[in-house]
Amino acid sequence: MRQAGRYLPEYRALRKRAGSFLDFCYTPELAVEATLQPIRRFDLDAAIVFSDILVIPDALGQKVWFEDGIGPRLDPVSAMGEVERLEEGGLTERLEPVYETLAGVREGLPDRVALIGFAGAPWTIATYMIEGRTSRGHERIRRLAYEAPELLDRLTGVLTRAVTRHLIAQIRAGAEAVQIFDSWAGALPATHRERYSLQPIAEIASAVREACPDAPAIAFPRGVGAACADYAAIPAVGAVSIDQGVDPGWAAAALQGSAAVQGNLDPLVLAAGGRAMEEAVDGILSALAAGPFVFNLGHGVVPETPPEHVAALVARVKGTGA
Ligand code: 1CP
Repeated sequence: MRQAGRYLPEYRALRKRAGSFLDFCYTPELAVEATLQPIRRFDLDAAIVFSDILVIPDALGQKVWFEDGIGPRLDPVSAMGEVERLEEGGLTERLEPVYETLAGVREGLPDRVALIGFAGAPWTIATYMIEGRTSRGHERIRRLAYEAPELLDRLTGVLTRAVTRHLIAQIRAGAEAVQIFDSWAGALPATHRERYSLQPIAEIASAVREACPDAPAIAFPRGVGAACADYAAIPAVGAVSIDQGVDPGWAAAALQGSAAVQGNLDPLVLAAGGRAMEEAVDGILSALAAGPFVFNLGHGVVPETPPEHVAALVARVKGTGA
């Protein structure tokens, strides 16, 4: 999950030095520093490269910007002609600063800390490209799936190829595992989950495995409930990251036979801290730690989280705390 960010004062200071958020992502010196900040503070086992899922639409030629206090904005794609104009050629050349960042992070990272690369899943990237911003209801893209499936299929194809190339390039630059964030998988009607989420992720994971057999692919289908078992069953998916809506005891029985499980502390119990957090951590560990398991949050760290709570969490998980 996102572990860099506004809850860290040193991140807020670094953010001020970068111009726009995308400039921040594309300046390796700053992005390396943002990646390493949580690692310096906390005894974490892995770093996730500082970048964003929206570098792909940007590199495909769509206009993308970030507004303070609002979040991402894009000139929405609404017609087939706009999908046809996306520039697939030269994608990894335009994303070269991300690969430079990975190489720089690997150099600055202790050997025992793993480095994770990532991309959005095609469906989640498509929601931003079609809606033009973070959406709650995802009305435009859901309507499009019924009215113009050929447009959404075409866009999904473009994104599947782009994500595959971006993940393989990240592994070649130093990532040891890659996470595919389908943060809005839960917005898909169940009838369309196979076509727009499972199938593209399966295609990406198998191409990544073929090119880089040693780098596991982690799928994060947020908000799909028990359907996360369908993601664990994808042969080339090595781990499934679960959100806090999934019961850890159920996950141990239903998922750990086919994939490692990553998750799933509620980011809000981390913000709350104290006894409630300790109990939540212990519950997750007792349900999942006997099988293949990576302790993680169910979603990213929220900005109001006191950094001391993260330190207390790591100590609790590692058994080095009180
Ligand atoms: O350690 C890290 O923070 C790693 C870098 C990272 C990752 C993995 C960032 C930096 N973004 C992401 C992934 C990402 N970006 C996702 C998938 C994971 C998730 O669901 O959180 C999504 C949906 C985005 C899109 C995005 N980027 C949003 C919108 C979120 C939403 O709910 O719609 C926003 C606000 C951003 C900006 C962003 N990206 C990253 C950070 C640290 C931030 C916050 C910027 C800031 O406050 O300065």
